[in-house]
Amino acid sequence: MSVVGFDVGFLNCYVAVARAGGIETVANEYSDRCTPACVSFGPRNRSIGAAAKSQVVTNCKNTVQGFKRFHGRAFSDPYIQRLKSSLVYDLAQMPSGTTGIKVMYMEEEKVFSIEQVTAMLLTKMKETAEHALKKPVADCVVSVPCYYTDAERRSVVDAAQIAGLNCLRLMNETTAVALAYGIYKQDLPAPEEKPRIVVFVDIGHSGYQTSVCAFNKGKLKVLATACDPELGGKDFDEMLVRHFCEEFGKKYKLDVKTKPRALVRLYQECEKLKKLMSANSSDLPLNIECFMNDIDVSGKLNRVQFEEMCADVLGRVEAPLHNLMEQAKLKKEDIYAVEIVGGASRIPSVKERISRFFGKELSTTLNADEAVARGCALQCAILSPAFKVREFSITDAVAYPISLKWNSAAEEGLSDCEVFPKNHAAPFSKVLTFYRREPFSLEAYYNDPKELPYPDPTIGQFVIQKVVPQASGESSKVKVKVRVNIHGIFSVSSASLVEVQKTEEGEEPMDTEQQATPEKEKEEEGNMQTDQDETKAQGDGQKETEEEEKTLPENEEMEESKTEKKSDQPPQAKKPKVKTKVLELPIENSPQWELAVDMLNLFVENEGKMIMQDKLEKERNDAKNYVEEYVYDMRDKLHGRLEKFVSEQQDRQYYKDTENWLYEDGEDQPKQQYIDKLAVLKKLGQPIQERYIESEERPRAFDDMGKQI
Ligand code: ATP
Ligand code: K
Ligand code: MG
Repeated sequence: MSVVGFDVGFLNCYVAVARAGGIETVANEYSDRCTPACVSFGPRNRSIGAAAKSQVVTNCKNTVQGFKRFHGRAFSDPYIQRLKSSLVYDLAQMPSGTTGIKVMYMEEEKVFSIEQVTAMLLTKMKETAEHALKKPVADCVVSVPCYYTDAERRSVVDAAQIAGLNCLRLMNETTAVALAYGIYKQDLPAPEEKPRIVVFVDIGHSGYQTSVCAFNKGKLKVLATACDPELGGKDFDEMLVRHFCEEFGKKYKLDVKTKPRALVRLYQECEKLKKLMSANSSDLPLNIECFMNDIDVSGKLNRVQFEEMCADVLGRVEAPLHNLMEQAKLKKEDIYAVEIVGGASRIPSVKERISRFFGKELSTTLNADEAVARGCALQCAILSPAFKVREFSITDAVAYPISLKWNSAAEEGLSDCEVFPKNHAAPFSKVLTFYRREPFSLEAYYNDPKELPYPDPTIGQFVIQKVVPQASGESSKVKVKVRVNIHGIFSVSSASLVEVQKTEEGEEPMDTEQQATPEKEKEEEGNMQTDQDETKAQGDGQKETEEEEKTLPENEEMEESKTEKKSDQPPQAKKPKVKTKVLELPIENSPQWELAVDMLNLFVENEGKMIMQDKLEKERNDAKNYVEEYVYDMRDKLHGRLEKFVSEQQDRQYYKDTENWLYEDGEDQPKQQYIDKLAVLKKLGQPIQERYIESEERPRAFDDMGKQI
């Protein structure tokens, strides 16, 4: 059992682990706790994280960053098409219609799905965690923006699986931050008291997320979320880049947009400038040597100018906050604190606007970069039976209202019903009752397309199979359980047919429904009921959900079935003389943009192969480095203290030849070649070294002998 949290950022990723001492953000092989969300493809291997980022300029067409926004999106999505033209690397359509990236890898053109690319990043983060924990890692919690849709979430779950991870929960980034905030607070109001209301703001590189949460001792509930998925640090970079492109165009007659490499460098320098600007209000320089056509460029900017050129971007900071407060029906006085995290929350004018909106100082008690990863690790610890952690229950909120539609049995067209309104508690299950004679299909969709970040509101198609009429010919009662699961993903989780069997008058009624599922179910015509008030931890570490049951009232067939329904209604009604049997029904699930199982398996296999390839390449490189080291070491020594012990001139020549070989044919050889080469070198070197040692020891041996005599 491993307890690990992964913050997969658009730009920056963090890994937090739980150890005996508590939660800890761990460093990668460069002793850096931040791992860039970057993958670079080469002729022999992949580089991931910091090693990839160092190739952004030199291998720009095959170095991929900013891919977090490709999850769960059709290649034909106008958003993707718009982005495509602004990217240095290439995108391509996957056979399923989703988005892939096209690169040269192992000297071949390859298209990788977005799930594969994120899996590569997760592979790296997994290694970082394994290195820190000194054991294999599988169980983990992975962060996603709270505005992610089902398709995006499923895509990330698949990515985790490809990387060999067992994702116990996809956690909304703002909720992870809320957990990191709440779990250590000793002074939260008692459960029966008025909750403490805290707003969380996370402004990263790509997105702006806010949530408002209610805290009581031992629990947190997300009341509402509001976001701008297109407002983050990158938008400020964009403004700076635009500004300097224009300036350099005028000043040096350069068309920067035509040179990807120059553009990438300009982005890097603008990001640096933006960060400096947070701490300085004076003029700051931007210099790039040999920028384009061997021209050095330079410019300068101060904070006032920066804020002026970013006025439009800054103008979008308040809208999500308004939206948030409106949804939660809260006044500014109700807010106990506003906690901000995320790199771009350091921009002074962003902070100012948020602070002005709430009329209070902002709190920065959490680590702005690491809070998401830490929250994920905490959640993983809570879910892990192997780890003791303070009881803390987390109720998240549904981001977009979810509806179901179906062809009504009476053939009078489509019926629909909102099953999860916006901000409904999650995870959560509900049971819907239908009266049917034959298999039927349900379509789940987001019923408020305006709110969605992309054009297609479809969640998926779910076919309830093997439905048959009652023996009497009447419609069967079919109970369908719909669920927003622990990852925030909607599904039709089970369906069952209630078979009514008439018994002899006077015979004792058999025990009623033999449920295949353990959940307690209540039933009240046309009413929604909540069984449990909060999520309860269960033995296996998974959280079971609250549950509601609903009978759909508007269906004609249901109306006519009411009498029959009453007949099996315990316990207030007159004791019915029927017994019922519950049959589990198979469900055919077709969620939108779902990765087919055989594809997923193939990707798992391929990731394994690529990990192996990277490992082999590393070993090959190491073997080459050993030859290089040995040759250089001997070269120096052969001209120094070993010089007079070289008996054969050809030995010396062999070292010289090897040195040249390393730059020519030896530049790129299989690992065994280097191993063999090193063996030969050592064999030649051995007698020389031995003669040297012998000559060093000889006088000493005489000395010793002298003493003995
Ligand atoms: P997302 O949350 O959108 O997935 P992320 O988690 O990768 O993205 P963060 O690491 O939170 O993003 O923030 C990165 C952004 O913050 C970058 O745009 C970076 O330039 C910006 N940033 C970091 N430090 C500062 C600073 N001191 N001043 C201004 N901006 C900063
Ligand atoms: K981050
Ligand atoms: Mg982030």
